[in-house]
Amino acid sequence: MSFKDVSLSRRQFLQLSGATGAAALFGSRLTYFTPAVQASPRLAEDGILYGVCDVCSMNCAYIAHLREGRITHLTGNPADQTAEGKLCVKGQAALRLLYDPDRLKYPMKRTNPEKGIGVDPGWVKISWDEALDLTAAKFKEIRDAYGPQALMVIARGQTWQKHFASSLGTPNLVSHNNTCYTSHDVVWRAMVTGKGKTWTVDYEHSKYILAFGWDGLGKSKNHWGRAVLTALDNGARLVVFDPRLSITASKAHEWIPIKPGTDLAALLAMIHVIINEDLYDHEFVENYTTGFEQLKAQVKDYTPEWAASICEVPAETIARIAREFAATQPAVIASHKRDAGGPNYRNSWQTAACFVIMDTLVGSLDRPGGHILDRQPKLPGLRDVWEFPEYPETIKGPRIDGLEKFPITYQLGKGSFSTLAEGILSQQPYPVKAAFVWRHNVLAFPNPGRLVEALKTLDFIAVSDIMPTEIVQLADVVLPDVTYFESLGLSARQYHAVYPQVALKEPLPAVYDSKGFGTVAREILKRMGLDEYAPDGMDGKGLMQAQLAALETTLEEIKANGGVWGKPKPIEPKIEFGTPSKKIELYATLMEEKGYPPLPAWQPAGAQTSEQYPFHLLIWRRPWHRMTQSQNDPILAELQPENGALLNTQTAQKLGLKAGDEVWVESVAGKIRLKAMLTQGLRPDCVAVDHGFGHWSDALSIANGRGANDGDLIPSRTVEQQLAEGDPGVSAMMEDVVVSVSKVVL
Ligand SMILES: Nc1nc2c(c(=O)[nH]1)N[C@H]1C(S)=C(S)[C@@H](COP(=O)(O)OP(=O)(O)OC[C@H]3O[C@@H](n4cnc5c(=O)[nH]c(N)nc54)[C@H](O)[C@@H]3O)O[C@H]1N2
Ligand SMILES: Nc1nc2c(c(=O)[nH]1)N[C@H]1C(S)=C(S)[C@@H](COP(=O)(O)OP(=O)(O)OC[C@H]3O[C@@H](n4cnc5c(=O)[nH]c(N)nc54)[C@H](O)[C@@H]3O)O[C@H]1N2
Ligand code: SF4
Ligand SMILES: [Mo]
Repeated sequence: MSFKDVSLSRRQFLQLSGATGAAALFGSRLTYFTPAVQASPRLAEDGILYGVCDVCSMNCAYIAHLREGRITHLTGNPADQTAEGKLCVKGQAALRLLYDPDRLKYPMKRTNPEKGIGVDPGWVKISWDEALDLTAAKFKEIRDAYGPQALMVIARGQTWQKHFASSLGTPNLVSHNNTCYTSHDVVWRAMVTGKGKTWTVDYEHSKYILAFGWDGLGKSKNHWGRAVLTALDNGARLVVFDPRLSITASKAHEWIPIKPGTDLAALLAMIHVIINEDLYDHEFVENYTTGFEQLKAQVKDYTPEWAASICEVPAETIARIAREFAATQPAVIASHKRDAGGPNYRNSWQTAACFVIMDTLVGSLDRPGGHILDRQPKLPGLRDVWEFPEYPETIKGPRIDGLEKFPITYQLGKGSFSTLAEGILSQQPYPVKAAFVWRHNVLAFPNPGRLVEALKTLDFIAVSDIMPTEIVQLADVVLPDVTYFESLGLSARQYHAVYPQVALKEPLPAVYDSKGFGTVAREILKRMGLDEYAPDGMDGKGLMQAQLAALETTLEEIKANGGVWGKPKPIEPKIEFGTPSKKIELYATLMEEKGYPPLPAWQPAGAQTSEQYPFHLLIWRRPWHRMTQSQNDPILAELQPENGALLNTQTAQKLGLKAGDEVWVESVAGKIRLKAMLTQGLRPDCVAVDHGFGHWSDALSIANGRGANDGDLIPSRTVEQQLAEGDPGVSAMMEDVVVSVSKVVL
C-alpha cells in the first residue's frame, strides 16, 4: 500500500499545517501550531492510541486515530502540558514515515565486503535469529580478541543504550551531544543545576524575550511557538540577535544582525551596563547567588563602546537593550541548544554562561516568566527493578572520542561526534573494531566523508534504524527498529515541565518485521553469554509496570485520565540550586576546580574571514524538516525539493549571481554544490545553509541526490585540537567555519 492510501493528502496536510506559500514562513499564529479541532479530518474511527511524538525532543503527547488497524491521523493530546492539544507541522508530517514504502522491513546482511559512498552492499534478507546470532558472534569474537573497548555503541545515551554499552564493558557510548548542546550543559551544571541544562522556559508569562540565535518559532517548536505568540499578544517585547532574519526574528520588535561569533562581547557589555547602572535585582542576587563582586570586577572594562566594533552593533543599541531587559519584568534570555550559546563557536560556552548571568541578574531563573528547572517525577530505572551485577570496570577507561579528558561533559555522560573519526583512524587510544549504531546517521557528523573512511576500517557494523539511510549503507547487518508509533512506555514531560507529568505511549502493532532496541540488546547480550545483564522479564513492559507502581497509578487510570499522569500545579520557586554552594554560582567553582575560567571573558571566535574565505557559514533548519530524517517525505519534497545557499542580495550581485544559479560553497574541510537563494534578511558576510539534505543512499527513493550537506564544510577534530580550545563542553564548533562562494562553471 502506498503512503497515499493511509496518510493525509497533500491538500489536507497543507490545511493542517497551514504551510502554504509565504504563510509558511511569515504566517499567522496558525502557521505551525494547529488547534486540535482543526486537525481532524472526519473519518469513521475504530479506536485511538495514546502516544508521544518523537520527531523532536519536545515529545508532545498525541492521540492517534485508527481505522482498520492503521493510523489515519494524529491530534495533539489536550491533557499534555507540552502539546496542549496541538502538534506542529513536523509532528503531523511524521505519520508518513510510519508507512514510508522505503522503510527497513526485515533484517538484512551485506554480501559485498567493499564499503563506501555509492557502493552497493548487496543485501540479502535474513531471519532475526541469523541477524542476532551474527552480531553477537562478531561482538564476542572481537571482545575476546581485543577487549571490550574495541566495541563501540554509537547511540543516544538513553536507558537501554547505556545498559547495553555498559554490559558489553565498553566505555564507548558515543552520541551527538557536542554538535547539539554540551556548551550549555556544562555551564548549567557548573552554575545552576549540578546536572545539565533545563529546557523549560515560561515564555508565556515573560514580558521581555531576548534571543541570541534562538529560533524556536522557526523550528515550529510546538509549545514555545504558541507561548511566545501569546506573550506578544500580552504586550511582551521580543528582540532577536541573529545574523540571519530567522522566523523568530521576523516576529520580533527588533532584529539585530550581529556579526557571527561575537554575541559574547554584546552580552559582556550588557552585563556591564546592568551592574554598573545598578539595574540588577538586588534581592535575587543577594539571596540566591555567589560571586557577584568577582563578576562585577570581571566586566568592568567590557563597555558597550568596546563591544560595538566587535559585534558591529551600535553601542547605544547594546546599552538600551540591556536597560530595557533589566527594567521589564519578568525578562528572559530565550535559549535552547544550537543558538549563540550552543556548540557553534570557540566562545559559545562563555556565551552560554552570560545567558545564565543575564537571567540571574534580572531574577528570572526558576521564576514565572523565566527559565524553569524542569519539574519531573522520579521514575525507577533498570537497576531499581532488576538485579544484575555491577558493570565491568572497563567502562571507566579512556574513550575513542577522548571525552574523559573533558571532565564536566564526561560526568554528564555525553559524547563527541567531532572527534570520533580521528580517534578511529589514528587508533588512539586503541583500535576499535566493531560498532553497533542506533539512531544516528553519517550525515550528522562534522566532515561525514571522514567518518565514512573511519567506519570502513572496522571489521563489523550492525545498524538499528528505521529507514535505509547512509549509515545503513555501511552496515554488515541491518536490524530494523520500530518507530515511536510502534513502541510502548512512559514519557516524562521535559521540554515544558512546569509540574511533574508523564504521558503514556501505547504501541501500534509493528507494521514490518522489526524489533525495538531493548529486545535486540538483550538478545545480543544473551547470545554473547552475558545473560546476567539480561535477566528474565527485563523488558520495556516490566520497566513500565514498575514506573506505574512508583507513580501509584495503573495503565487503566492513566487512560481514563486522557493518557497522562500528573496534576497541574503552580511553580513553587526554588530557593536552593544544585551547585556546591546551593546558590547560582556567578563565579563557577566547578569550572575553577576543573581548570576552566570560572567567569566569562572575551575570546574571539575560532575562524575569521579572509580573502580566501570571505563568508561566515551559518546553519539553520526548516520549520518542517527533522534533521536528516524527513527529506524522503513526498509532500515535503514537493514543498521544498532541495536546500540552498542563502545569500544576501547585494553579495549575490557582487558575485554576479542570480537566484537559482549553482554555486560552490567551499571551506577548509570540503566543498558543496547548491543553488543560490537570495534574501535581504541576511548579513552580507554570511552564507546560510539549511541542514538535512545531501543524502547519497539510493535506497531513499525521494531524498537521494537532493541538495547538499552543510556538514561537508565542517572539519572533524582531534582530541588534542579540542583540548587546545579550552572548552569544557568539547563543542564541535559547528559554525566556526568560513567559506568562499563561487559560481559553478559548467
Ligand atoms: N524544524 C526543526 N526543528 C528542530 C530540528 C530540526 O531539524 N527541524 N532539530 C532539533 C534539534 S536536534 C535542535 S538541536 C534544535 C536546534 O534549534 P536551535 O537551537 O534554534 O538552533 P538552529 O536551528 O541551529 O538555529 C540557530 C540559529 O542561530 C543563528 N546563528 C548562527 N550563528 C550565530 C551567531 O553567531 N549569533 C547569533 N546570535 N545567532 C547565530 C542561525 O542563523 C540560526 O538562526 O532544533 C530542534 N528542532
Ligand atoms: N552538518 C550538521 N550536522 C549536524 C547538525 C547540523 O545542523 N548540521 N545538527 C546536529 C544536531 S543538533 C543533532 S541533534 C545531530 C542529530 O544527529 P542524528 O541523531 O544522527 O540525526 P539524523 O541525522 O537525523 O539521523 C537520525 C538517524 O536515526 C534514524 N532513526 C529515526 N528514528 C529512529 C528510530 O526510532 N529508531 C532507530 N533505530 N533509528 C531511527 C534515522 O533514520 C537516521 O538514520 O546532528 C548534528 N549534526
Ligand atoms: S514540537 Fe512538533 S515535532 Fe516536536 S514533538 Fe512536538 S509535535 Fe513533534
Ligand atoms: Mo540537536
